[in-house]
Formats: sequence, structure tokens, C-alpha cells
Amino acid sequence: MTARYFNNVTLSGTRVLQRTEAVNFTWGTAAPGTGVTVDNFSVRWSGQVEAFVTGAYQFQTSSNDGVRLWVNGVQVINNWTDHSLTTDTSSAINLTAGTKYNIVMEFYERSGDAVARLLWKSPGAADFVAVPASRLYAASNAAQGDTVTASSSAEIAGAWSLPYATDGLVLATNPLGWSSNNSLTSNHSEWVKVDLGASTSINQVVLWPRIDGVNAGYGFPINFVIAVSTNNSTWTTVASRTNYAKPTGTAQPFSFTARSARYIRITGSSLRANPNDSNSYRMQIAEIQVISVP
Ligand SMILES: [Ca+2]
Ligand SMILES: [Ca+2]
Repeated sequence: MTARYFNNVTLSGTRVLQRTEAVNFTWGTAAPGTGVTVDNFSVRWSGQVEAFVTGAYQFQTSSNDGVRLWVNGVQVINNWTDHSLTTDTSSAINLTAGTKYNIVMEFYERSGDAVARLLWKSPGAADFVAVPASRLYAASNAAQGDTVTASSSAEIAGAWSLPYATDGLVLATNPLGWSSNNSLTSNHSEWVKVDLGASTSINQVVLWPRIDGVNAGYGFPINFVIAVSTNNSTWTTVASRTNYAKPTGTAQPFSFTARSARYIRITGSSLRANPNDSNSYRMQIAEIQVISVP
């Protein structure tokens, strides 16, 4: 999985270490790696897990301190608290052999000993064992779980919120994604921005429109620019589109020559009135994916 380490307990700000690894660590009182503090650090592991036989799996974490786990977009473990060594176990999840499922594990260490382990019990197995590296894959989407800011945000609980633009989900039900919420009766500009946490070599941005029924494709801007930056002040345009047709609910990829960037900003300068929403002008994105160069 792709691991991103932060020197705070909130997975925020500048990433201090990124590497690819399975999650099976008993760090004790040592730091997990170069540049990471001994206490008050946090990690997000993201990528995919592959089932090797079809059937019911259970996932388990062993942690000191806080931990939470999502499999296939569903949160299955949530113990985001300071605690001594604790085992948490998910209910059974049916997985199909050979299929890769999105998986995200988050962890923070407050102080003292630190342990972060991800285990599973496969169909028919007697015990939980560490999920092996051979069944885990790094994330090609560098943006999953990263911080999103915007010119405005509707913030409707469970449905529309800034974090839903990078939560790894594109659904026809809640959570739907990010929606702007300004100047609803007139066409206007809005922007949304992702902070990858550190400069990363990237060559594609994939924007998912909303895919919910009659609203599918609405909210996707008509005229827009995708720009990237290493410092959040100097921006380079990597894609620019005008009179963009309303998408039908599929991924909209925008490729460009590989370049280093930490910030990705999408600015819509002409929005699409939605007749199912009182002809309001909103910019809405179900998911922003940023593809890193292998
Ligand atoms: Ca601890
Ligand atoms: Ca989403």
C-alpha cells in the first residue's frame, strides 16, 4: 500500500515520508522512519487488497494508538482513540477471488509504544494472519484521502462535503461528492483544490461527475482550467476546456506531460444550470483522482 506519514495526529499538512509497504509494524518507542517524529505522528495507507479465494473475510487491526479501516468504501473498524494495544475486528465481508478492492487504513500514535498491524482471516482459515504484501497494491491515485479546499462548499451532512471529493467513492447515493454553494441564480466561477501533501510526479487528473440518476453529469463545469503548483502560488495550466459537453456519468480523464506538483486546482468559469435543482448553477465533482507516475 502507499503510506503517507505526517508529524501530527490529524493526517494534515505536509507529508514527511511516503513509501510502499504492508502494514505490520511494532515500532515500540522508535520512530517509523526518517523524518517522522517518535510521538504524535499519523499515517494513511491506501491502495488495494486482492482476495485469493472467494468467500467471507474478516479484517482485524492491532493498534496503539488510534486506528480506522475502510474496505471497498465501507468503514469496517473505527477506534480513533488513544489506547494501549487493542485488537479490533470487522464483521464478515464477501470478497471475490482475483478482484482488487480499495482499502484505506489510518493510524495515529500519541506517545509511548506504537503498534500498527493489519490482519485478515480468509474463508476457512482458523486464525488471523498479517495481510501479506503480495495481496496488497499501492495506490495509483495520489489524491485519495487528501485535503480539499474550495471557493465555496454546500456542506450538506452525508451528501456533499469537501472530503467527499477525495474519499475514493463515486456513488449514485450519498456521499455524492463536493458541491459549490455560491451565487446559485447566476453563472459564475468556482474552484476546488487538492493538496497532495508533498510534490509528486503526476501525468493525469481524472474528474468524476455526479452519477445519480437524472442529475448525472450536472455540476460538471462547461468551461474550466486544471492547473497545478508546487508551492500553492505559482500555477501552471495542464488542461483547458471550453463548451465541454455534459458527461454521462463516467470518468473524465485529462492527461498531460508528467510534471511535479503538490497542488491541483480545477477552476470552472462557466457552470451548468441544473433543471432538477431550480436551474441553480453549482460546480459539483464526485471524485478527483490524481494519477502518479510509477
Ligand atoms: Ca502509543
Ligand atoms: Ca467521492
